[in-house]
Amino acid sequence: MNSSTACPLDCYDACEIEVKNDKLKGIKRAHTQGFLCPNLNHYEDYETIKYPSYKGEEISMQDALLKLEKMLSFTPKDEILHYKGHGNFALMQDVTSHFFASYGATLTDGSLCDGAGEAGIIEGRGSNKNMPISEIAKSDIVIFWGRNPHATSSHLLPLIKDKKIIVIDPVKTDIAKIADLHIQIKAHGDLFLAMLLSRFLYIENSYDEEFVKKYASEYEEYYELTQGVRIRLILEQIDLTLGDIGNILELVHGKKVAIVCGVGIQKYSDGADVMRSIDGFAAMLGLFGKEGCGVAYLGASRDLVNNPFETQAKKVSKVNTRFEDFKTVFIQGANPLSQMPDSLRVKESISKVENVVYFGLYENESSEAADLIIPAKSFLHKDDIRTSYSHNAMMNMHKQSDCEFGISEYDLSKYLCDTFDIELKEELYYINHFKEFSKEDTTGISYVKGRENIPYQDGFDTQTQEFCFLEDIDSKMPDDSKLSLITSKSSRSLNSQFKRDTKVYINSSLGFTDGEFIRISSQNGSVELEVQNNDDVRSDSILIYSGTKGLNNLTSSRHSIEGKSAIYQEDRVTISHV
Ligand SMILES: Nc1nc2c(c(=O)[nH]1)N[C@H]1C(S)=C(S)[C@@H](COP(=O)(O)OP(=O)(O)OC[C@H]3O[C@@H](n4cnc5c(=O)[nH]c(N)nc54)[C@H](O)[C@@H]3O)O[C@H]1N2
Ligand SMILES: Nc1nc2c(c(=O)[nH]1)N[C@H]1C(S)=C(S)[C@@H](COP(=O)(O)OP(=O)(O)OC[C@H]3O[C@@H](n4cnc5c(=O)[nH]c(N)nc54)[C@H](O)[C@@H]3O)O[C@H]1N2
Ligand code: SF4
Ligand SMILES: [Mo]
Repeated sequence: MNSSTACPLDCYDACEIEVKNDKLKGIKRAHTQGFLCPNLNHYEDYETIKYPSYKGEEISMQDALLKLEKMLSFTPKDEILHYKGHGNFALMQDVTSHFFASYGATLTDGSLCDGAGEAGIIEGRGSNKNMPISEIAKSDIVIFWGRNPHATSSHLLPLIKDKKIIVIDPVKTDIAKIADLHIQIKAHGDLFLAMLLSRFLYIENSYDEEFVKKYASEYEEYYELTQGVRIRLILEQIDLTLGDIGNILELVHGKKVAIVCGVGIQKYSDGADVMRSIDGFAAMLGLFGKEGCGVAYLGASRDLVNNPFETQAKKVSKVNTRFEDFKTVFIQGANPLSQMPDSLRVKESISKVENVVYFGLYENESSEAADLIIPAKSFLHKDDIRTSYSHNAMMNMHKQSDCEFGISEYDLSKYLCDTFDIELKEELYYINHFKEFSKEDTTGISYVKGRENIPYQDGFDTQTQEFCFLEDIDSKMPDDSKLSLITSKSSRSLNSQFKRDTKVYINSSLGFTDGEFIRISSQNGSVELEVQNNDDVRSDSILIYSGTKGLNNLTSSRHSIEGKSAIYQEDRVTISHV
């Protein structure tokens, strides 16, 4: 057996792993640099589901598959929903979609993650081509804008050790604590900050004239739009000063700048515009198409890799799914009862479904709500292959050992395809298909063929090949009577997998005591959580990590204006003693 594989998780780094004496180790090359994160260092400590069960009774895998077959046969095809998350990010995971789509079931679209930001990027640039980690390593200055690398992209840290660092984040994160400049902006103030930065670049004549004339020639119209932002008023509203703007501009002047954005900036209804305003600032600085410069976000991990499982199917949004419209719901690699917005609605909606099937690794809110539980095999016990949304490698994920428990996505799909007379080729056929889209370099690492490390060297992918700046804005800062909800990722969990956080983090000036339980309420619902005072959080916001039980009682299932994305930080909250 080949001892190498890759971490399957939905994470920027997509590390390469070597299994030695049953221990998982990071491979000492390229992006992985020989170390893993707490989630993978403790991967095998987390108990997985071993046996299938039906209505709480343990059954054999054979019986579970028969039950599933029956549920599907007795459900009108348009009342079957396949709801898939990204608990495992590898490419073979989609094989089930091939079965469900071919069978006539409904699939999902929309995004719980990066959709709004991606929409903004595509509007500006015509495509979402990312700045990979290897280029960030070549920059002089890194701006972490709504990204928390110590938790979510720790493999970037060794690469930026000697660089100047700017952090734009309402929370004083670990990277903010060691940055040269931390702009502790009020949550949701980023669009205005980015527009003011662009405006001052213009006023001070320090934009990249050669670049904008060639590739962003509407920059004067954009400058006019930025003039609509009332400087004093907005600076007060986003709690910054002219000095902050000057400090940022001084640091980036004439330098190779990497703007490393995360999903934190775009969990709002206007998330697309926020991202586009940051891209606009990058365009004014002429950061595209040059070595060590650019904007990094969540790239399109499957770009230039053909999906052999793509089949036409009806789709409903995974943000506000009406589960009650379906008789059989098959949940795979997801914990929608915790991670979808508006959990109270989701719970009610799923409770009306006759057959809920959960196909996953761990017990959680969604397995609790399921009639039929089918354990999956973990990445250590199946073959797969993966790409990443922050670098261009394609990595084989060799099976490391056999395991008597669970079933792989391929084997489950094979069973269903055989049963319902749908064609499915051998597993190896598909893995080889994916491999065809990669090319090995001299060091033995495979990369996705045709993916550029420095995209946009000959202009953008818009019709005019020029960058399209924002043309109007409809954003305003919310009033101050309530608190902003900041909900970011914890370093000990991967959303609701592994060690889930349990607390609410608030500024001590709000006057609550460590250990006391408080009620947090929004227009969607409420949750009671234990207080942990933490002055890294602004006094006009609270922080609750993704994966915390009950957190999404607070969030709404409306979509972002563009990008069909969830907007976890749109609704504001109040807190009270219980
Ligand atoms: N350990 C760990 N790693 C993970 C995950 C995990 O759960 N745990 N999840 C994975 C997934 S699914 C994703 S999508 C990525 C996401 O990873 P990141 O892109 O890093 O996203 P978040 O942690 O949601 O938010 C990042 C930062 O945005 C800040 N922020 C919040 N609101 C605002 C705002 O209005 N303006 C600005 N400027 N900043 C703001 C937060 O304070 C936080 O520090 O991480 C992946 N990696
Ligand atoms: N409030 C709030 N809500 C959020 C977020 C936030 O920041 N704040 N983040 C959002 C984001 S960015 C995302 S991406 C979503 C993530 O939401 P989900 O995709 O629901 O992610 P997880 O909570 O990680 O649950 C993944 C599940 O996959 C299962 N799994 C793991 N490996 C395998 C496998 O190999 N096969 C199968 N069949 N199953 C497997 C595990 O049992 C686990 O329960 O959450 C979103 N929800
Ligand atoms: S979760 Fe991310 S950082 Fe951790 S091992 Fe996996 S890919 Fe690497
Ligand atoms: Mo995500």
